[in-house]
Amino acid sequence: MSTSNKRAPVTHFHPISSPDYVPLEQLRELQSRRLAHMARRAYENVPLYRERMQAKGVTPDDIQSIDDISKLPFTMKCDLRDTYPYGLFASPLKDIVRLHASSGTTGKPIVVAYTKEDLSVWDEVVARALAGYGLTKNDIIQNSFGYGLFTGGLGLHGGIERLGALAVPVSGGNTERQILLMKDFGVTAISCTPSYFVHLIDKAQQMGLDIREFPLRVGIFGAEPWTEAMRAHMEDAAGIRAYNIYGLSEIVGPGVGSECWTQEGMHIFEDHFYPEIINPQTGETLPDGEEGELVLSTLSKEAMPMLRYRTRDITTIERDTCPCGRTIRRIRRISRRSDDMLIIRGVNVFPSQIETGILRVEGTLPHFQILLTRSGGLDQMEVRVEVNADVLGDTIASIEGFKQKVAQSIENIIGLHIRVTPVTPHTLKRSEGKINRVVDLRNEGK
Ligand code: DLL
Repeated sequence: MSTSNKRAPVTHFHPISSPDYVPLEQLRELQSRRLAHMARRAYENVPLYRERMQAKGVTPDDIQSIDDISKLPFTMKCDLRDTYPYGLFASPLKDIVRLHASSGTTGKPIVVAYTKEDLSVWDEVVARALAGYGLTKNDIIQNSFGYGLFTGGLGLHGGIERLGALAVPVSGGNTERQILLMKDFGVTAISCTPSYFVHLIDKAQQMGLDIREFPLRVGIFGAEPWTEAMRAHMEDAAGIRAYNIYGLSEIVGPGVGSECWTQEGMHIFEDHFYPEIINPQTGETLPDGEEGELVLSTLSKEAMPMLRYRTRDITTIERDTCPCGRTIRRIRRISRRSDDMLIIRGVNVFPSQIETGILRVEGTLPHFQILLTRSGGLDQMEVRVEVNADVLGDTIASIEGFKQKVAQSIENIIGLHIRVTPVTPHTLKRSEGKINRVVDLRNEGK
């Protein structure tokens, strides 16, 4: 099969479920009904929600339509920590059939819960996501997201089975074996973090294999920010179409939103998860089309309702309808979180901007690390990036020229000149799950 055929977008497929295509008035009516029910469930079963609503002078009777959502209080990550482990559950433990947890960077994990019905909704939304990439029951899907407390593995797994496709539940790690299985099983789609997929591509090359010659045609990537430049790299290097899937444990896990064949923004499955954009400083709701913090409310979750959860993810809700025909709205690619911003000499920098700057220069590889140090009271930032052995040449002048090219490309985006150190391929640490590209040594030695 030629690479170009493998990558052709599948624009004609049978939606497995109609909620993606319902007329907007019908969707609003469903959202209104579900929100009223959710607010009552939260108020009657979760002390934190009851107290917050009472403090705002709101009762469940005030929530009649989806527009009333702005009357409800926000929920934040610290609320999950403060009520650890079971304080936000709205169902008795006997009705809860699964827990997941996310460790985060600090302190206690957050715990999330699902009833049987919640798991069924989760399977459904992930299956709708997969159908949106043109996948069907004829596909063989290798799921390389980690299985366990992380929602990625089991979340994708349920959706693959609901679609009726064949699940290969390899989980993360053991990269050489992953490549052999992919080849031997005739895998047609893979799900994992984008950083792990570039590692897989490299490893296959080291093994003398070319993934472009495999039947693999679709990649399902999420759990961490990635860029259009990364998409181009993965699509070219593996001969696939790469799709973005979004989600967070607090709401359900993967499958809150997902791209379609247009690859232009992620449709939010808003019959179950209602999106709003707010100004993160003031909390004011912003109209569609404006950028701000994504706030999500669950509309059907039984075990652990989330009312207006502040995700910290920065995006925009698109105003136009999508050529794919889905009526549910789309959010733009999430390129940053309000809490992964680095402040370097007063300038705000996001790792995704560095990724874009690096990958614009020919010969760079999508493996990089951001090293932060402090010298003489000033923040210093160095970017270490792997490069193709042949691009550097062997003269000092050519290495210097290359460094300057990358530094300039980054400066064009962030407005700051930083040090770039090219390193040989396979030098930087790889990640099997979510990658952390920032090494912050600014407070070392203090
Ligand atoms: O990462 C769930 C997931 C698993 C999503 C597999 C997609 C695929 P958490 O560990 O709770 O859940 O992390 C959620 O990861 O708030 C975003 O900041 C980030 N994130 C998730 N998907 C994307 C994406 C899972 N497609 C946090 N693009 C979220 C950018 C993403 N960031």
